Amino acid sequence: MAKLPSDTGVQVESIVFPPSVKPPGATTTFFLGGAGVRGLEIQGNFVKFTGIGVYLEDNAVSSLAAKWKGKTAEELTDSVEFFRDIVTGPFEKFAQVTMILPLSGQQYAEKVSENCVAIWKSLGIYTDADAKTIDKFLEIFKDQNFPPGSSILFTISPSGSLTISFSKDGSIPEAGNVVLENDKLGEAIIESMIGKHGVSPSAKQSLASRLSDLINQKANEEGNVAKNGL
Ligand code: HCC
Repeated sequence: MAKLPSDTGVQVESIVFPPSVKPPGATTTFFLGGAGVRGLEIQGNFVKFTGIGVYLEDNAVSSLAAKWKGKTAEELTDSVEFFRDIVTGPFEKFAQVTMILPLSGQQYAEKVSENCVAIWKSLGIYTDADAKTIDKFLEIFKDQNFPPGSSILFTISPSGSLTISFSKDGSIPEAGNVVLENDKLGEAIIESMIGKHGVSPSAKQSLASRLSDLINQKANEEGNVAKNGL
């Protein structure tokens, strides 16, 4: 049988995102939905800053299949709604951001905060409570430093807790460093990476391609069960 994307990792520059991981603060392993680079155009050059891997709880596949089976990778890549469904779906998400270039905690957290606030404003849902959450978020990163190869990890539960962890060498720690109970921030962070104006178009492409394979493989298996009782 053909190898499923769930059995293969993704390499982004020198960073290897394995096919599955057990995120801090989670009890099961998640599969690699997709991964890609986050860069910025600086004086006409595309400068690669980080590699972003997005992992999903296993039940994400059946949850997404209901609406998206039969779609091609291209159709999914171009669908704002598909990524919205990943971001808001009733399954846990885990994002690993690994440095290609060094970043200070402040540099990273300010960029992410800016994007999250812009998302909330565009949705018309930015509140004083969110501004306080952002202050907490900035505070958590204030004294951190991220040399190349180190990672920032976000475990996002659909019930609204966000677990933030740090890793010096790209390995995944057992426990998280901080847990924030805010049902909007985790979602906004994932949205900022792979949503409508997501910072990593290549991660979006990778997700669309791997998930379309998984979803359509899943749809076929269920068809076989119905047909053959397999
Ligand atoms: C975001 C925004 C940025 C990143 C992310 C999610 C990111 C940051 C890169 O993962 C970066 C690059 C240059 C800087 C500061 C940050 O990966 O000066 O919503």
